[in-house]
Amino acid sequence: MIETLERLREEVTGRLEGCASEQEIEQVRIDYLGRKSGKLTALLRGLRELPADERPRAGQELNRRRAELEGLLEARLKDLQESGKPRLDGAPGLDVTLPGNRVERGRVHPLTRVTDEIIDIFTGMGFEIARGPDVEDDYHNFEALNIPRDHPARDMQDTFFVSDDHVLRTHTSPVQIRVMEQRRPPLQIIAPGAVYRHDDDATHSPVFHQVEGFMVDHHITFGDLKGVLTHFLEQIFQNEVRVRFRPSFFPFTEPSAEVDIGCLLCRGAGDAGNCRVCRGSRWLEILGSGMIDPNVFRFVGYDAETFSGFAFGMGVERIAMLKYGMDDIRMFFQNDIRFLRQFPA
Ligand code: 2NM
Repeated sequence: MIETLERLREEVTGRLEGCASEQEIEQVRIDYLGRKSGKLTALLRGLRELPADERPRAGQELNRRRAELEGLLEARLKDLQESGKPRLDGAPGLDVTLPGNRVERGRVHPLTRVTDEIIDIFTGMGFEIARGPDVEDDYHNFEALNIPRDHPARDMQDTFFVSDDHVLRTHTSPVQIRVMEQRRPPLQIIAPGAVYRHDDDATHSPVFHQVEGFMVDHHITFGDLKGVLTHFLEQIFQNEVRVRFRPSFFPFTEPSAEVDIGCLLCRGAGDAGNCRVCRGSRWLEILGSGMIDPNVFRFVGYDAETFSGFAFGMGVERIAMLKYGMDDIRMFFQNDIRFLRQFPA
């Protein structure tokens, strides 16, 4: 019975909260305390059926509950009469025609947006998403990527050290190493996520985001690399882009190529050296890529004679800045609502 009574009290509390007029409160009273069909009244009437020795205690409890409900009704009524809540009974209250408080609608952050677009394009080509820890050990961040302890590439990366043997990952390539350690080809993986470098100016942030990826199977060639990355660039920059593969060097790929697109602003004209975006070079560097070095395969236990693959990496901020015509990376991280509001909901 106590349970039933508790439930009644909760029902009444709930209904009273929703009441906007005295009539509605009166209706609640009728439903629970009304002489004919009130729910609590019915329980009181049921007292007669109880054994005589239980009747006094139950009667006491029910009367206590009735008083409690009466109290709730009374309090709510008083509340309504005193509050400025709009009253549907026509009595003077607040001006309900006053404008309400505007509810701000959030936006998807431009970096999330661009990351999602990149992910959609690669998953559309059959790539899976992999993730890994932000704090990496030296082995996965450098060693297994063919960057030995005294390699100049370690100076190129201004690394944040967490301990002698652990760093904030300087790229998401260690995720690829972890995937290859655990699985066998065929593999098509992208690894999106935050990376960290000791660098801070208009075009460098100590925390930024990368999407790296790779494909490994029998007979993967540089032609596959070109096809996949060209398709990606045509999708992400919508309008037709010119794509250029230029020889480069990375310790974990051989051969390596940097991938440029024709400048989005001057459309490759260079504007006599004055283009604000490409500074006259006509091309914009977008991606690093290459055929995975046999040494990397050795570290993860793949036979480099059996398998081949390509890999690539890009900075999400750089792509977003080019897409949205921005010249300062710090805008992404200041959370200035006026900046964020420029991107459609
Ligand atoms: C780049 C450029 C070229 C890359 C290589 C690998 C791995 F683990 F498969 F060897 N992942 N990502 C890679 C290759 C990244 O970023 C500029």
